[in-house]
Amino acid sequence: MVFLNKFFASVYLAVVYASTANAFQSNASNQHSTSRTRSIGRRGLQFEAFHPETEYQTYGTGLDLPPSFSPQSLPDASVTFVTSRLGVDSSKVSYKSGFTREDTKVAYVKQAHNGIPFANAVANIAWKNDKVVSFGSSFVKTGGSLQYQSSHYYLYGRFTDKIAPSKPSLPVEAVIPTAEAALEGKYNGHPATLEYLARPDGSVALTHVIQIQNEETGTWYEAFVDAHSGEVLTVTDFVSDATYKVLPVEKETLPEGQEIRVDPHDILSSPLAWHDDGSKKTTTTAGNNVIAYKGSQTSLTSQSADGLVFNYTYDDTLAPTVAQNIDAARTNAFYIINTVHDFAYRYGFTEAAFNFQTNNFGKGGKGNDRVLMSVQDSGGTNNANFATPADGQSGTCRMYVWTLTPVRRDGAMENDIIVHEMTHGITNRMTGGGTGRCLQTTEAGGMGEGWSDAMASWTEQKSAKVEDYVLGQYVTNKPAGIRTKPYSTSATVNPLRYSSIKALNEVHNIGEVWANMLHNVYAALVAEYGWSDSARTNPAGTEGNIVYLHLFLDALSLQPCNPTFTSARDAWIQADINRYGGKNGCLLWKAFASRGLGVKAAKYVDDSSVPAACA
Ligand SMILES: *[C@@H]1O[C@H](CO)[C@@H](O)[C@H](O)[C@H]1NC(C)=O
Ligand SMILES: *[C@@H]1O[C@H](CO)[C@@H](O)[C@H](O)[C@H]1NC(C)=O
Ligand SMILES: [Ca+2]
Ligand SMILES: [Zn+2]
Repeated sequence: MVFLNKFFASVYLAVVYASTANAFQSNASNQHSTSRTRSIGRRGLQFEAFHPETEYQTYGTGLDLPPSFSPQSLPDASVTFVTSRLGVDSSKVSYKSGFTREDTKVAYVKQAHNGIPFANAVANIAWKNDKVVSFGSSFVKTGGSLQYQSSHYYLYGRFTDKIAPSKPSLPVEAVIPTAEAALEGKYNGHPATLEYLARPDGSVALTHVIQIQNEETGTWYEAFVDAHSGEVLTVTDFVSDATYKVLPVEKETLPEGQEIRVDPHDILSSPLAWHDDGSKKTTTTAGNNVIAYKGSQTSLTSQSADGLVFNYTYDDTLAPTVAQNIDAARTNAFYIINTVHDFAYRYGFTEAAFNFQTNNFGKGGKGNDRVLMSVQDSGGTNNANFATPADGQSGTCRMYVWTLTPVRRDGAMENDIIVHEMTHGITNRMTGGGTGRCLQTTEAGGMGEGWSDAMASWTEQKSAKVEDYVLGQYVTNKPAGIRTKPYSTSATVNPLRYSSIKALNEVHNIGEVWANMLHNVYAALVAEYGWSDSARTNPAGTEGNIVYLHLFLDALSLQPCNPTFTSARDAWIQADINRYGGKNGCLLWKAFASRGLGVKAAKYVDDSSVPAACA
């Protein structure tokens, strides 16, 4: 360890000077990087959230470590590096988390004192090819270690001796009422923790960390209450306000009008909302579920005003490529992909079910695979697509510009197209266990197109009245849109039946047959159980559109790899047995059979029979 101290001293002195004693004082010129003052509750209580200044260095191809720094596990190597680099002993460092992305490894290490972690002092180390390529730290020096080098004393890191005793004077029970009163909510039962908190005045407080929620007003805070004085020192606000000007998900096309949506995220599905992946907060169209960009992933839309306001109006008398339109398109695409992420999550497309997220919050599945959403992608026109590799690798959606009108139109301003594409990600991941390899046959790929159309239709229903549904009418400027027929309960408007696919070999055409069957299943369920306007956030409801979406997603994970129409239908029937005790079996059979997919349907020969019990 000693050799490392010496070794790092030589590359570290400049930083050492910059971060001595008064680095702890708040400094008006860098307040934005260390603090944020919030006003909370009806009484407008002011809290300052303080984060010790972070030092950060990057090392290009990597910092050479001494040969004796032998290969170790990521946690051991990272802890060794931090203790050496900051001149602290290993009791002051606790490994928090880490992950590997391609050939880069990233580790997060927390500072500790007497075994108690610091809430706001963390270090992050990135490794590539077993070399450190970057190092960031907001550690607070608690021991006062002066070190002698080359005839000078150097003070390593930040220094404080004002650290509170590590045994609380007040038990957590004693401070809960104070926190509840201050934050106008109730303790939610989440286990409280004891953590050190670095303060702007240079002291370190011992705090009980308690979650306080208010279901009615939708607030959710983490309170840091001084374990000696009982004072609420600071809060984390888990709910971040954000405002977007978008084409609301229940609307289909731009002419229906953009609207302002405030906080459209679903906190259950996206616990840190849409601009925070747990290690990085953004003010752009990048977050834990999706990054929406044009051209390259650094070409994002930034908030138009402080406080995550994305207020961009799309003007379709102007080219899609004018700046305002690009911003509106990236904002809308970001909003729609997140919205689908959030409602699909409620219905089972979770981390463990192979969804798309950077951070999985320890809930299973593989992370680091948020959706890459490329708007106005230069790779094509008059189309869009979604590539779905296995869980753990990002899905990539490409939205193209459409050239069929005098002024080109942007697919990102027609929600049915975005929802269609995102649904490819859902069906490809949920069928066959997250490999992305299980909708490959013509028939299964055709159903893939069908589910995508059916999901677009589901999001845009506005009442219990089930209307015929058309996709792509805005980008093509044709009322009939991009499919051969509207989806309809009328066999005159849409006569497609199971046997139709015998003569079809293009996946979208086959998809039309499946989507139309699902349209009829949907209509039957809504006729039976009614319609809920809160289906996206209330999967516990009993209305027909809620039952439909449960069966839709449940069946995806039940069906075999490369399903056929008959096996996919069987999966719906089974999903209903699993979830509803088979209550809707006859309704489902009748709907499928009405389009030729009855009990004895096989080899693209129609059958309209239903089980005897349903006849
Ligand atoms: C405040 O920060 C700026 C920029 O980091 C620095 O130049 C200045 O010396 C600091 N002032 C004090 C009083 O620490
Ligand atoms: C959006 O911008 C318009 C002006 O372009 C302004 O009138 C409106 O108040 C803004 N809305 C929000 C929520 O920021
Ligand atoms: Ca995943
Ligand atoms: Zn498609």
